[in-house]
Amino acid sequence: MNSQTEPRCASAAVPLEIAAARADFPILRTRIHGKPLIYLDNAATTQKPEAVIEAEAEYYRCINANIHRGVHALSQRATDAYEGARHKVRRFINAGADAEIIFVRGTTEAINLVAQGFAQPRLRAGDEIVVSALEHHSNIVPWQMACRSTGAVLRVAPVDDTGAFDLDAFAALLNGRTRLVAVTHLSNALGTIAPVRRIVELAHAHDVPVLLDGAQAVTHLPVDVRALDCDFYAFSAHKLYGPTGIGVLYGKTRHLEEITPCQGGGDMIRSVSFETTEFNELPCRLEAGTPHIAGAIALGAALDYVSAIGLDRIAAHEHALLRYATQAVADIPGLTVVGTAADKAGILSFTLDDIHPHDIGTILDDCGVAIRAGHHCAMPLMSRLGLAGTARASFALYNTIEDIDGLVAGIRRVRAMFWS
Ligand code: 7TS
Repeated sequence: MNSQTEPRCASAAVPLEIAAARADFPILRTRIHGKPLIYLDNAATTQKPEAVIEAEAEYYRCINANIHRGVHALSQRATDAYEGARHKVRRFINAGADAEIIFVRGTTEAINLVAQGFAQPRLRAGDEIVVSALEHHSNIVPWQMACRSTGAVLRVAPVDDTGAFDLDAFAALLNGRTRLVAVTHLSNALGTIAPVRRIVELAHAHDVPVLLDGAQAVTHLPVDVRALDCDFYAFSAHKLYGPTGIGVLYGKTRHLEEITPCQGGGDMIRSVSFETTEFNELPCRLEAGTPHIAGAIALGAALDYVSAIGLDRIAAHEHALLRYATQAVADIPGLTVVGTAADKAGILSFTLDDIHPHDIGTILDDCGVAIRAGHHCAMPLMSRLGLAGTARASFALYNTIEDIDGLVAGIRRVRAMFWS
């Protein structure tokens, strides 16, 4: 495993070779209810290419040892591979240093770490945290918990009826009591891309740090944390063709140094006595206990895989799919696309007359089409839009026009079953 290998970057102008890419994902050969799988639930989790599955297996087969603590060769190899993965993450999101990459279980854990270790110790009664109406519960509840224990207040930047982020209303919420802004880069329920560069500028004008929830964005858009100038960026490997149980908190060094560790234990200490403990340096300081070594290495393999194809090429492909799908569903009677912001990516949410989204999902499943149905862990957003839930198709690099045609045929079948 060579952490120094530069990924082959491909240009967006060269279309993605879908057939070749699909062959990399063994699960796409699965049949569901006797039909070929059409997997359109990528916002929940993406499928994994052979290279990722193999990287994780190879770790256990050939390198398995604990890291940062063994003098023996195998432990050194495991440490090199784990730290090599950290370096790949740094390059992937263009962070300033490897130590700014903290391995966590996923987006949810990353946000909780910032809420408990960074925000909570600083919050006083009457302070404010700003989120947006687009947020996943993972970027609401941790802030609510921090507010509840400190007397701080959660403020919510609204969206318009298309699901677009209201930048003016957001700017009006910032004031001398604002302590932190936490917004999604890309909405998992609607696909809206938030104007994060402007959000960061506006917040920084008030000296307010910004956490971006990149769980969805990182798989659909090239992300450059230094260009965005965000203070924290959180994402999960499993939505980026990597394994579950591993994710990343990026933070600017000076902010990460201010985080009070929420977990104590091995690896995060420099010295321990019964009287006191001196904490380790970053990144180990925030990675207590044996981490998901195999997961981090497999995440590195996922980043190599995605980088070799090129995120701009993936983005162009998914954009073409979204455009095709949006047009294809436009003439289905009773179908309403939910989330029509000008800037959106990768996700098509819809309702079909008053048919319950779970019924849509169940009938589509019978056709071999996997989508998600419900509130998408964004209940406040659903309330804002006056809906109990939607049906959601979400795209990945291996989806095809034929997948969309299968989705549309399935939706027509749902209609026919309900209105025959
Ligand atoms: N933030 C966003 C924007 C998400 O889409 C998700 C997961 C999370 C946070 C939480 O990520 P985790 O890996 O820590 O669980 N979103 C979805 C979804 O849309 N369907 O299933 C999970």
